[in-house]
Amino acid sequence: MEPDLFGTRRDEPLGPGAMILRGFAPDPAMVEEVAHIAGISPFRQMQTPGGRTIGVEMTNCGALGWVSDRRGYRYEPLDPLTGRPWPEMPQRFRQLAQEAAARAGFPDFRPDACLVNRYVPGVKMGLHQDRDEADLDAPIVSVSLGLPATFQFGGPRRGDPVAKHALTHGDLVVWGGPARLNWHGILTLKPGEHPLTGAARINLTFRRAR
Ligand code: MD3
Ligand code: FE
Repeated sequence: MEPDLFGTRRDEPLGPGAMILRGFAPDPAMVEEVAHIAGISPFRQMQTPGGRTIGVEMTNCGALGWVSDRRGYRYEPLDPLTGRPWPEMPQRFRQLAQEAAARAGFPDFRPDACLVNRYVPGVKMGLHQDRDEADLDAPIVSVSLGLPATFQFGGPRRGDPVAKHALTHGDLVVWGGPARLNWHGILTLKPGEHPLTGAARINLTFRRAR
């Protein structure tokens, strides 16, 4: 990671097991890596088991990728669209996720999956839990790029109160321990243009899937 020339990196605890690392990954190379990944495994809209189309466009990198279709939610080693392995997880991604996890109190995080989400204005992600991973002791690290969004962060039960936090370009969040199964979502993306991503928000989530 390059030095923090503008003094914009800040740690912001969200509660037990959760921490926002503001301005941790603003490097334009992050967005270039995403373009490279999407050149191999393109962004696509997936189907839910119930037959609905997910609004967020998705792809993956790493040994495993998260997929959803009529058969369910799961991690797969091959991209169903190309029949080939997902693109490799870039070394700078792996390094960044590991460094962020360690900073938040989770040393030795070794992600084997990275889900890449793409939001355009009008798209949201409803409240859900992430529970398709075999190892729930490992944290999840998320990286926000491009347009800002409002993140909703609840508790371990569906009806727990929800706090809202703005996530902007370069912000990381680490979730683990007591926060690992907390409900969360993204409010409808507002219109806008970002110099690096255009009219879109990209979110990377690094996971230990097996
Ligand atoms: C809190 N993505 O891909 S990242 C997802 O911005 C997902 O695209 C959102 O939720 C996005 O599953 C939010 C923040 C996040 C990710 C995983 C979590 C928050 C979490 C797991 C447990 C608790
Ligand atoms: Fe999630």
